[in-house]
Amino acid sequence: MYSLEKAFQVGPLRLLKRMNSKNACKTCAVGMGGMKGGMVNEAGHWPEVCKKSLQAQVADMIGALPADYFDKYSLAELEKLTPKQAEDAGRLSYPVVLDKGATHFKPITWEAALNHIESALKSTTPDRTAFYSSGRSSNEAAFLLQAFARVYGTNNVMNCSYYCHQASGVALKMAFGTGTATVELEDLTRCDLVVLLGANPASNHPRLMTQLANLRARGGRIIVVNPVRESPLESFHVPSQIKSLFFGTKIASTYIQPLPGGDVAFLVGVLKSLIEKRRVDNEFIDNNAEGAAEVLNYARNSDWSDLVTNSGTTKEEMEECADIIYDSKRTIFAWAMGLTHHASGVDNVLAVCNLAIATGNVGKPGAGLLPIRGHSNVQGIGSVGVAPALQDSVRQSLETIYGTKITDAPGLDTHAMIDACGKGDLDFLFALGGNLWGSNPDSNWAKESMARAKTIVYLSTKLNPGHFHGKGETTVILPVLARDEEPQATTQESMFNFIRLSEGGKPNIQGQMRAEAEVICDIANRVLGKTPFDWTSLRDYRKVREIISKTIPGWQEIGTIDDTKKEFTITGRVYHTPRFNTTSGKALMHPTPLPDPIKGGLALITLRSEGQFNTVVYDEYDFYRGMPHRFCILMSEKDAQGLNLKDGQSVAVRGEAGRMENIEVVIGKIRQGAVAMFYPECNILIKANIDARSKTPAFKSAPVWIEV
Ligand SMILES: Nc1nc2c(c(=O)[nH]1)N[C@H]1C(S)=C(S)[C@@H](COP(=O)(O)OP(=O)(O)OC[C@H]3O[C@@H](n4cnc5c(=O)[nH]c(N)nc54)[C@H](O)[C@@H]3O)O[C@H]1N2
Ligand SMILES: Nc1nc2c(c(=O)[nH]1)N[C@H]1C(S)=C(S)[C@@H](COP(=O)(O)OP(=O)(O)OC[C@H]3O[C@@H](n4cnc5c(=O)[nH]c(N)nc54)[C@H](O)[C@@H]3O)O[C@H]1N2
Ligand SMILES: [Mo]
Repeated sequence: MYSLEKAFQVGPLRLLKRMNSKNACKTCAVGMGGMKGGMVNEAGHWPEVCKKSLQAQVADMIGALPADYFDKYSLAELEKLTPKQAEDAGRLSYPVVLDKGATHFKPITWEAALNHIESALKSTTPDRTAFYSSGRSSNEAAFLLQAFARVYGTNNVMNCSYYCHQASGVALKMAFGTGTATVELEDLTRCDLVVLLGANPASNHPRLMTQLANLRARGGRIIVVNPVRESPLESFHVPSQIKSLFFGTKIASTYIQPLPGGDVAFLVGVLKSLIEKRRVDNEFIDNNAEGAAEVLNYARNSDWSDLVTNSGTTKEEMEECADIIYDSKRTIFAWAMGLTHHASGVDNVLAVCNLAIATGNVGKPGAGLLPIRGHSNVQGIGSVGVAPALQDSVRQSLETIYGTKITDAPGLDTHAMIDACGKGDLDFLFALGGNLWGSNPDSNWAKESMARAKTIVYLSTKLNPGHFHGKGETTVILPVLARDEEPQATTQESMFNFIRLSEGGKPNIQGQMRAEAEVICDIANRVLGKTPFDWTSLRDYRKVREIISKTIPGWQEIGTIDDTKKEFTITGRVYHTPRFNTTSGKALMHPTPLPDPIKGGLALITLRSEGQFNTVVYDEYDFYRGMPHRFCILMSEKDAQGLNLKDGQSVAVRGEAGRMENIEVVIGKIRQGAVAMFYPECNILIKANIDARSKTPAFKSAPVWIEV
């Protein structure tokens, strides 16, 4: 609905032109658009239609925030805005500041805003500052941000992946020495089985659905592992295929509904079944893997009854999946937040890697590991160094280029950074996009913690509640251009390790918005001066790309992309032969102990509705799950009966961190023991239960209790 209404508001022709422009899609990381135009995928297929990119596009094209907006609404009123009201308020087109103790934000000039930032950075020490990036910005802006932060003197540099796919990066690095997908888009056309765990691509990666539908059309199979029976994963209407559009295409051939957090046990069970039937690929393991004995012994010695209880699935289901994987010649294992958002997130992904290795399904065409990434450029932002730790080679190159030593103090992860704010250890926080407050567990804790920072600076395209709840003593919001409005070309990296070029364009609205990279250059120039390095020279993105090509492994081709216009796959990432990036060149298997189940209550899964992009809400209802608004709890018939609840009844939900009243019970297709609510609103309920290795909170297995 949102898309249609707004499409008419901005004008269908204008919108179509934008959709076809040569810019990488702004929504998820499947990676559409770029130099072949907005509706073409990496393999050159057209048309790839997606309601989500339409939504993101129209959202940037609606009018500017009125000039008197912040006079009209006090901070107290702004704090009451829902995510949708904040989003619908309009594009940010002028810088604003909330001074210490003020009741209203007020417009300021860019000069005054930059002066403020300069003096904030000069009046503190680098260890008391932190730099966060969401995943929408360009590689160029992200590279500049981390380079500036390091030269200024801090490794407190992080991106939203700590709340997203960090567990995938950590586990894939442990197993294969590289933190990203081992497959490219073409591989999805070569596989005969996809095991899709903890992901809802129908809403979040719609263009992946075409690949899944095509797989079924050529006789392949799909195992879906998800506590929720997501109806479009049973049957989906592919918009670009006429027959499918009207009659639907079957997606899952097998649907398994484990308990939230039950995936390790389920995957160990599948491995155990393969071992018992002598179906492990011993030849592959002997030649290409290390650590197998311990992992296989662990599965062999696990009790079926423990695996059944811990996973919430049956022995027959685990055996059936083992049989299907054994029958397949080329399997791709794909997953998203259903695996990473747990205190056992890294183990979840390691268990997937173990299964892929044990069945020889990695290191050959058409088979491998595919973390389904979030934001359109979240992978690129990590690749170009927006993470606390830098590879040694990158550090050395940066030291040479910028003529300075880079600190080796360990940087903070995202959660640790909010914690540091709360302890009074941070004075300055810089956010390149995103909604840092809204992304955090325990919203009240996040708000109180952030309030202790002296200065918080946001570079944003639109307003969101994070600007009002995630405020420091002083808060500055700077309006920026979206990638298809930038005067210069920028680049993005897809989840298939493919670099796209976005040619930019004209601003959708009139205003004082600036390019993100330009703002960062200006700040660096003011704080660090022109010697030994002239930061203003990097206002020319070609120069930034030249530096990236010399510093970031596998990115050489970006140095000539302005002339060649050739988009490319980063070298050394995709594995079509079983030689990995580990010291021995072999894949490494790691034992995955069964996680402790949650103590008491129902297991809350917090998820995205069909009509939202992360903390940005476009439509209040969820069409697919039958949830009429944001304040619903999805529950199984059995749990509702056990608690004496009826569909439509209003209840209170209590979590470890907070309580929400007036929540409507929706009885639906979720397994017993699990309930689901929408993020970010329900973050008020969740205490941060962090995975020790990925530092990611358990957003998908938080205990809650229903109170009538
Ligand atoms: N339209 C749209 N697109 C998006 C986004 C968006 O908000 N809107 N967000 C982007 C971002 S940043 C990301 S990270 C991705 C998110 O993409 P997803 O990971 O698909 O999003 P979630 O809604 O978090 O849902 C994860 C799925 O995991 C299942 N699940 C929950 N717990 C478990 C579990 O313990 N085990 C298993 N096996 N499954 C479980 C849930 O039922 C749900 O179907 O999408 C990206 N694309
Ligand atoms: N309970 C719970 N919490 C979660 C999750 C969950 O599933 N459950 N998911 C987690 C995940 S996977 C993620 S990735 C995080 C999301 O974390 P973030 O990336 O921090 O949040 P977003 O909601 O994507 O940020 C949206 C805002 O980004 C700004 N923006 C949009 N486009 C641009 C641009 O081009 N440039 C700039 N500078 N700004 C832009 C707009 O102001 C918009 O309001 O949340 C995490 N938190
Ligand atoms: Mo994400």
